Amino acid sequence: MVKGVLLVVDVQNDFCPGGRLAVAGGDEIVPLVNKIARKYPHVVLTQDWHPVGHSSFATQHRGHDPFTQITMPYGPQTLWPDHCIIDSEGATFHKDLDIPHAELIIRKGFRKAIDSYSAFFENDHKTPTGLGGYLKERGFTKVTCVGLAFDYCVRFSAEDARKLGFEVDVIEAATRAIDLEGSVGDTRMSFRERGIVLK
Ligand code: VGL
Ligand code: ZN
Repeated sequence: MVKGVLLVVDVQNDFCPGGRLAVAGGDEIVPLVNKIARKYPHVVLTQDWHPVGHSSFATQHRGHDPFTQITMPYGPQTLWPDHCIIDSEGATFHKDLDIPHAELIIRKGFRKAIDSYSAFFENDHKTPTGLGGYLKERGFTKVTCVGLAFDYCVRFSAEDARKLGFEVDVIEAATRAIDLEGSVGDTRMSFRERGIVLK
């Protein structure tokens, strides 16, 4: 028996137009995400949640611009504008996101020295957030992903869910992409290789 959970990734003000790391059309997915969520008895939300001065912020690396890459002790890291600061308006969910029956909100990226795109593992691909254990302990076998951004947090969450043995699909119409240096094409190819179903 398949037991599914909907994972709604980072539908937060800073990823919507007017936000500090705005994803084009990020706000447009909200009505569809709400509609999809009504069909899922079980929903988990993620919330990007960074302390002031987080190491993924370009402002912490003199001479480095946002949207460029550096090497951190745990591997490559794209630098971003300051965003989703703990307890800020930008870190708040979009005001029209309406999923009162969501059962868990998992926050990620709260350790200053390491970023976390994925809802399951931080960017060292080793430090667990606990979500994998939570979903397995509750008997879920399938994870459906929607949210922001398709080619970063949705991508890494979907890939990690698959690595953990869940059946995984991504509803592309309920996502929007940042689209840096071929990241959308890379994401599609990776999903195909890993058996992650794009719907
Ligand atoms: C995200 C970049 C930095 C995302 C979060 O939600 O895709 N992207 N932090
Ligand atoms: Zn972030």
